[in-house]
Amino acid sequence: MVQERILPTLSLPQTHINREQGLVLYEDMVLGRSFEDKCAEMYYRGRMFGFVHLYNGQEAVSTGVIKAMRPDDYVCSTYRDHVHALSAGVPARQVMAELFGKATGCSKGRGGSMHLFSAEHNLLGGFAFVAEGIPVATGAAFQTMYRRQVMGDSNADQVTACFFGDGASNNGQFFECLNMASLWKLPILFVVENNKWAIGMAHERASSETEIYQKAKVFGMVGEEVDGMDVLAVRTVAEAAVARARAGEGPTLIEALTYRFRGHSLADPDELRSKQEKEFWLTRDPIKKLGAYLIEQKLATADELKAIDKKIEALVEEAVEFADASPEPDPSELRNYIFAEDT
Ligand SMILES: Cc1ncc(C[n+]2csc(CCOP(=O)(O)OP(=O)(O)O)c2C)c(N)n1
Ligand SMILES: [Mg+2]
Repeated sequence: MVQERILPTLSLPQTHINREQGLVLYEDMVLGRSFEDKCAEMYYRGRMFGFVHLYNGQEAVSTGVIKAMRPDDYVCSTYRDHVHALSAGVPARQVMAELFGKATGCSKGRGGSMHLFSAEHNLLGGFAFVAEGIPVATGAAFQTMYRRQVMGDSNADQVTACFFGDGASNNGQFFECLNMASLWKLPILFVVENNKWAIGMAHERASSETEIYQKAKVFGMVGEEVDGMDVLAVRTVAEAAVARARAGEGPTLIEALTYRFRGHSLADPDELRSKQEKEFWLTRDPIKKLGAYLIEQKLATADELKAIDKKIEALVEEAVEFADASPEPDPSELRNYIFAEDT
């Protein structure tokens, strides 16, 4: 069996960011991490129901890609969707309220953890089925192209980012959608978050070709491999892919090598991954890495970063209070929001 990679085999040009950009990336990753640490606490206190999948460790992927996009671009997620929603601009209080099943949640309490949705933020959804979002995202990219080319809407230049896991990349929908997206040169980024595991199935035991980015080649698509624990590297690759998509040059398959710090879901005792493997990856924490870089490059001081941590902590606390105080969906509205005309 081929040992799965940790670092990319390809190296990228060094990227430069200014202070403002660096702080945006740092704050977004801290928001993702703090929000989810709070989710774990709330879940174990019985405030959330059903499966809750946390993203701890993978933050550089969401932040690096989504912060390289425009707010009117589209984001499509999986069941591991909280942090994608936050990066896409869905307010923390609306995400927390959704997790509490409250009427003020972004899916009006109907979705819960795996079905976050926000038309306002072009968040196309979280999806419970593995790979379910890939055709949805491909459809979103198609509608942008259709509006532009067929309906003559020159403002239709949005790009779609479609996130999914290494396990999902073995699913048929991945291959069908990559084929169509490449054929039609759709404005889309397929972002595989290769965290080495699909629940308890190791990637190298499930994939005949473990280098997922190589699969782009057979569709005539650009494939990129990137260190998913390095937000600057992810951002560099994403910026180039977004520019290509926006220019009508078609899709990119990005494989981000990453790791989840917690179990598959909060119900997973996480007994299959070795202690040694987990400890190794904890040393590659993407937030610590960016924090150290910002200080070393004199783009921020340790105190400024601490102030951001504190501000986010307060914001997450406020989100819990908001969710707590919000009402349950009214039973008289049970049949609302089933059809598009219900808003
Ligand atoms: C179609 C389908 N088959 C099986 C499952 C059960 N399942 C839930 S998550 C998962 C693993 C997916 O792993 P991966 O795509 O690597 O994403 P990750 O959880 O690592 O983010 C499986 C098999 C499912 N939800 N949907
Ligand atoms: Mg995985």
